[in-house]
Formats: sequence, structure tokens, C-alpha cells
Amino acid sequence: MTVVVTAENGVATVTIDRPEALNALDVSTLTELRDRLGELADDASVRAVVLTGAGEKAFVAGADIKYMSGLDPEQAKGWGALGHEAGRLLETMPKPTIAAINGFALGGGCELALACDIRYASARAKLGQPEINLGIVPGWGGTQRLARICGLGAAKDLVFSGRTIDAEEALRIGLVSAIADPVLERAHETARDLAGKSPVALSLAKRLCNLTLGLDHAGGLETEANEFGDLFASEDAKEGLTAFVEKRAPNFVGR
Ligand code: DAK
Repeated sequence: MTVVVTAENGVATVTIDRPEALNALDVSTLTELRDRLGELADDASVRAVVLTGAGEKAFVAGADIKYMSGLDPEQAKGWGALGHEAGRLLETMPKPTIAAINGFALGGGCELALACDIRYASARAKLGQPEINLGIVPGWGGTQRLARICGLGAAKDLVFSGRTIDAEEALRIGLVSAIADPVLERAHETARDLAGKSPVALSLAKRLCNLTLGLDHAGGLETEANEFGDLFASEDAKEGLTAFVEKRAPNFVGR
């Protein structure tokens, strides 16, 4: 088993555990990751997911280069699709996903982090899309998500050069939200906070934010207005608003 899942108080932690290869993703690890993420997406008892890498040195040092060196174009397409499935789960599961980047997040590792909703980095983290130096390009969403998160200029800089950046630069270009050590603790703190919010409102917030990925602006605003109205039918909305008025903590039930 190279993907370890633990859960406590509504927060699941997914640890990619292949330290001998700096947690690089081979087929079995990536398949396992995709499957575990699918289960967590469907598990209502899990309110937030934290993704990290085992050991002190790496989050994920990328796709397994040894495996990729033997792929023909058909196999490479299947490999690309598998990585996209894992990324889409992180991006679209109806609960927040947080990357705790504890070391190298290169290539496919950076792409997995980019698919998460929130990213935190350890001060020793190193991030980048070095695929160009291998004669390939990012294949798990890096060309798209990096531009959306950091802007087209920063994305082209990193993807064209393949250079590795430190946590400070990642913070400056908006690739991570904060630098913290121990980074996993910081991620858990946020995850616990989010796990205490209404899952109905939070999943809607995520879905609405994600509309920016594929809708025109006016259409996105219209959908937000409609969904905002519909949310007032939920028990959680009534409870949250009433609790504020009554000066007490809300008790969200998830309906
Ligand atoms: N794959 C396989 N093994 C890796 C690896 C990787 N990405 N990264 C590290 N390792 C292995 C090393 O080979 C070494 O194994 P042994 O030689 O001991 O057996 C072990 O991990 C420790 O690594 P080092 O000895 O190299 O450790 P150092 O501290 O000296 O260096 C490093 C750390 C992270 C700077 C270095 O390991 C490194 O440069 N690693 C490669 C980083 C990289 O280039 N990552 C991006 C991979 S490309 C696509 C789909 C997907 C993708 C692209 C296209 N399509 C479908 C189109 C994705 C591409 C990528 O992710």
C-alpha cells in the first residue's frame, strides 16, 4: 500500500507513501490514489481532505520517470487520463481539499497540489513543472491550472523554463496561500475549521467557485444568484443565520 488514509473528526489525511522514490507516482500508487479519493468524495462523514507526502523530503517528486520512459503514445494517453481522474476528484469532490506541501512538489506532484482547493508549503518546499527538461510537457493539468491560479505569465515562465522555485517565490506568485511549519499541522488546522462549517454551504461554495473554470461570467453570476436563493431552503442556512442572531455557535446537520 503506497497511499495511506487516516481520518479523525471529519478530516481525512491522504499520505502518498513511496519515500524510496520521493513519493513519485507509479501506476499502482496513482491508481490507489484515484480510488481512495473516489471513496472519500462519497463518504459523508469526511468533511475535508488533506493531501501530503510521507517523509521529510518530498510531497510528490512527479510522475515516475522510469515508468514513463517506456510508454508509447497510446499508453501515455491512458497515463494522462488516470492522472486527470485523480486531479478532477480533488478539484470537484463536494468538500475542500488541501495540499500540505512538505518538500519537493515537481511535475505531477505540483499538478496534484494545483488540483487541490488550498495549498500550504513548508519553508523547505520546492515546486515546479520540470517536464520540459525531460522533453515532455505537463500532462496532468499543469498547463491549465497553473495559468488559472497564478496567471498566464507565471505559468509560461515555469512551464517553459522548467525551473524549480522555493516556497517564498511560490507564495509571491500565488501558487501557495501560506508558508508554515509543520505544514501538515497548518493544513489540519484549516481542515478542522472547514469541517465545522455547513457541508451544504461549503460544497455549494466550491461548486460555484469552480464555475469560473467553465462558464461565462454573466452565466456564473446568474447561477450563483439562483443557487444562493435555493440554499435558503436548507436547515443549515436557517441554523447558521439564527445562531448568529441568538449569539450562539451554530450546530450544522448537513441538510
Ligand atoms: N520518478 C522516479 N523516480 C524518482 C523521481 C521521479 N519523478 N524523483 C526521484 N526519484 C528517485 C530517484 O531516482 C532516486 O532513486 P534511486 O536512484 O535511489 O533508486 C530517489 O528517488 C531519490 O532521488 P535523488 O537521489 O535524485 O534525490 P536528490 O535529493 O538528489 O534529488 C530531486 C531530488 C527531486 C531534485 C531529483 O530526484 C529529481 O530531479 N527528480 C525528478 C523530478 C522531476 O523531474 N519530476 C517531474 C517528473 S515528470 C503526461 C503525464 C504526466 C506527466 C507528463 C505528461 N502525459 C500523459 C502527456 C508528468 C510528468 C512528470 O511528473
